[in-house]
Formats: sequence, C-alpha cells, structure tokens
Amino acid sequence: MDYSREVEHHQHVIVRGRQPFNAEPHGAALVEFKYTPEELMYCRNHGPVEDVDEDTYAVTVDGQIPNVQELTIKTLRREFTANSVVAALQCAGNRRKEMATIKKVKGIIWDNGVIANCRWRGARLRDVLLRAGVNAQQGGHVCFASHITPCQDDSYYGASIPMEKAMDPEGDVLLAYDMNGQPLSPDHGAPLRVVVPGYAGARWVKWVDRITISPSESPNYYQQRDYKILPPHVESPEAAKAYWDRIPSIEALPINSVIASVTPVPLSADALEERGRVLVKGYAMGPGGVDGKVASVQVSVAGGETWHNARITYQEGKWSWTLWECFLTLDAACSAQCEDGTEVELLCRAVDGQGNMQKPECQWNFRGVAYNAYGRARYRR
Ligand SMILES: Nc1nc2c(c(=O)[nH]1)N[C@H]1C(S)=C(S)[C@@H](COP(=O)(O)O)O[C@H]1N2
Ligand SMILES: [Mo]
Repeated sequence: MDYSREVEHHQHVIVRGRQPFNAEPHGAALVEFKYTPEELMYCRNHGPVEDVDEDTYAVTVDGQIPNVQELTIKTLRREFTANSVVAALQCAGNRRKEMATIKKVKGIIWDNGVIANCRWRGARLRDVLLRAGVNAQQGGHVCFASHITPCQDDSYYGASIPMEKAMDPEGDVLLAYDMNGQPLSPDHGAPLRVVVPGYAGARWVKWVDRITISPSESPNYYQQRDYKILPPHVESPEAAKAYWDRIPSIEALPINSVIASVTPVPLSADALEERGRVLVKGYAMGPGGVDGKVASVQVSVAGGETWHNARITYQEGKWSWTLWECFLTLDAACSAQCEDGTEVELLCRAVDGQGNMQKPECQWNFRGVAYNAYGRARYRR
C-alpha cells in the first residue's frame, strides 16, 4: 500500500500511527471550539489517504433498485437540494485508553480526542435513494464502499446502515461534500463522504464511490468483524471468531462525557477567598435525535457523593456535541487521594433526553469500543 501522502502537516494532533495515519488532538484544545477546526480534527484511517480527482470522480448507486445511478460531484451539487447539518463525528474507540486500564484491548490506544463537531453540507442520501427508485418500506440496508485504496483487513473500506435510518426524513444522513464551509479535505474524505448523524464514525465512509442497496449488511470486514461490542469473556481474536456473526454492529454510541481541562481561576488581590477555585470544561455526547440529546451534565469532587450541575455552553440541533463548564472550589473537604493530600479526583456524568445516565463503570470488551464510564480527571492543587 502506498502511504507516501502522509506528510508532516498535522502539527496540532498527537500521532498515534503513521501507516495508516491516525491522530487525535488534546481534549483541552478540542473543547475550546464549537466547530472543530481542521487542524484539530482527528484522523482515523484503515488504509492510505488519497487525493481524489473530483472531476473524474463518480459514485455509483446500485443493488436492489430500479434505476442505477452514476453521480458526479457536479450533479450532486446541482441537482439535489443542499442540506446543512451540524453533527459530531465520534470514533467508537474514543476513550479506549481508559478501557485498556481494566484489561488489555486490541486497537489504537485513543484518549478522549477522537470526536469532532462540524457543519456538514451535502445532498440528502434519502433524496438520492428516492431518485434511484428506492421504496422506503422495502427494508434492508444501504451499503457504502470506498475502493479508492485497499485497507489493512480488506480490499476496500465498507460499512452499512439500516434503510430505515437512511430514509428517515429526520435522520439527516448526507452525502457530504463540504465541511465547516469548505470543500472536504482529502483527510476527511474528499470529494464525498457519508455523514450519519448519531452513528459511530466507522459508518461515515470517506471517499465513498459505491452505494449498494442490499437485503443484508455490508459484507466488509469493518462492518462484520470489527466495531462490535464483544462479550466480556472474549479475550483474543481466536475467541472472537465464534461471536462476530452473532452480535449486532454498533450504530449509535451511548451517552458519554469527559472532563477535558481543569484550570485555576486567576486570583485577584481582593479575592483571596477564591483560592482553590477552578474552571472545569468538557464535552458530552448522546446518541442524538430528538430524545437522544444531552439533557444535563454534572461534576463531582466528592467521589460521586455530591454533584454540581455544569452549565451547558453549546448545543445545536439534534446531533451536535454538547460543551459544558463548571466553576468549583476545591477545598480541603474534597477527596484528596495522594499522600500529601493535594491531588483531587474530579468526575463527570451526562444524562440524555431519555434519562439514560452514564454509569461509574463500563464493562470491558476486547476491541475497547463504546467506553462511556464517568469522565475522570486528576488535578494537582
Ligand atoms: N474509506 C474510509 N472511510 C472511513 C474510514 C476508513 O478507514 N476508510 N474510517 C472510519 C472511521 S473508523 C472513523 S472513526 C471515521 C474517521 O473520520 P475522520 O478521519 O474524518 O476523522 O471515518 C470512517 N470512514
Ligand atoms: Mo472509528
């Protein structure tokens, strides 16, 4: 495979792998922006990143449909109504580092930076499928594929979503060509990527060149043999073999939140009582949709015995992330764990619109996906 494109233009992210290129920003930098700037956007690749020529590029829509389509970017821009959706893209492996502290996992040891909130613009997948003659009631799956490059575990990258999600007028699934007001960059799937608000990043196929309507899910490795929550007794690839076909693919990710930064609030001369005051910032993310939005976030400095409500500073539409902050005073009563009593552990937890609340712990799984225990941070006074 040719990885020659992966040059040193990613200065603000922590590189977790070069071939393929995988990188994430620091959480503290990430939460300073409502919309994630390109420089702070995580990159998750199972193969090389390619510069694709937009002028010769087309996506084929085929499978169980009456009218096979071959659509260029020009056609998509001109003949379909452009729709804008703000949605957070999140890798199912977000926070894998924390799950790896329970027991060894297979996968890149991501911290909490594999999430990005962006404004995506493109044609609605629903409109494209209607033109292809899809009947919303026919059921089945919409399979996405990118044959631009081979991947580590398969000859192409593929994923699928249920027809129901694709055709839901409220589902907001896009074939996106713009991100944050700019044409997509090669890193993030130019000239066209799938945007599946509320679903794990693995389904947001970049450089998508084929969309196939099928009675079954995508046969691709990344749909069938990855991105699934294996039962906790499965501890090796060999043991996993018996399970892949029996467990569901990850679609929406569960309610989650993390503490991204804890900073002392500057003291003014006449405010000595402000000593020990900190500003805690983080993000939260729910499965999205009308009921799946984050409803509230709480922070504890008392090991979860008492909680303070955080202030939500940003939330938009049905699919964005939620930014929050909370001013706290860390007095002697805080749970001080290190020997000299100066280290404090902070916790956070979010609740979604259906009342699902993050739990203190998250059950371990071999691939380290969908980790969503309480957010935890340590602060040294
Ligand atoms: N063609 C292709 N699409 C892909 C991937 C890939 O490796 N190849 N990775 C997926 C995964 S696992 C994630 S989390 C997101 C990452 O998108 P980003 O690199 O734009 O942040 O893209 C998804 N789409
Ligand atoms: Mo991912």
